[in-house]
Amino acid sequence: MGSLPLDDIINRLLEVKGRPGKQVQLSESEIKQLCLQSKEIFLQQPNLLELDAPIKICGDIHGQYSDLLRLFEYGELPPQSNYLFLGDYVDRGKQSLETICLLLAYKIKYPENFFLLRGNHECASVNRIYGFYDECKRRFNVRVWKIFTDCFNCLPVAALIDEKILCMHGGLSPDLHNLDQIRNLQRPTDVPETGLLCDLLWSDPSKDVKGWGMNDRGVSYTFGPDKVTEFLQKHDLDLICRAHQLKMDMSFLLIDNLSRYFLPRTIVENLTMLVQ
Ligand SMILES: [Mn+2]
Repeated sequence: MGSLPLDDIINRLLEVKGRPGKQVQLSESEIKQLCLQSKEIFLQQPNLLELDAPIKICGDIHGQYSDLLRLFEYGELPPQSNYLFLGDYVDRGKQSLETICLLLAYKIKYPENFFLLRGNHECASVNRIYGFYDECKRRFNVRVWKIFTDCFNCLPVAALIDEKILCMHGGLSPDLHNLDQIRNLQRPTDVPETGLLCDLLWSDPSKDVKGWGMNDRGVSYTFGPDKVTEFLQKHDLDLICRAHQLKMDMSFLLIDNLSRYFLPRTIVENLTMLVQ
């Protein structure tokens, strides 16, 4: 992969394990290469990834780099375990840069074992406001933030595991009738304010809603258990796996396994979900 010292970058990023808050300052050209090379891989792979279990599925990291390192300790470093991350790598936490750089470095090093989906924070209009832009500007410059934006615009948006478990950051969409619609979403793209791509990244399930409801976020919809059941049956799926909402006191691993709420058709074995 060109002249990128990938192992060296990964080693430097892993070196601060056990030292929360310790920064790893990569060079601007290293970051640029991480973004360019990972972007190429994202675009070569489908927008609806087709993956096999066992795979560890991880929710929002949100710049909490020491939590990401702890997660790899629990779950083993790639490629000992295969990983699928469900988005929202940046914003809120203090170390979005280390977080996203390590994830992109692993994507480049193990493209067939390590997968990253897009979250609603992998979007310029969102991470301009919630911390990532400021971190890029403080530690580098606005140019670096724009390089990440170009990379984020190429991230895939959903994954299908063993043809039975559909994973995305947000949830279902009233516009989603056929999984080919996800496969056919064009990239690179910004996240629009309405429509299928927006909903996949923004919607939320609600136990109290029947059909589609308003979303308090002011974006997208909420969907009820009836919509989940209908969708799973229609597409012969077992489970929808998503992130996007803080659950209980799981401080960094946010996995909302809808089966807990919405009666799965079968329990899927051989899938390791990391929960704290
Ligand atoms: Mn989110």
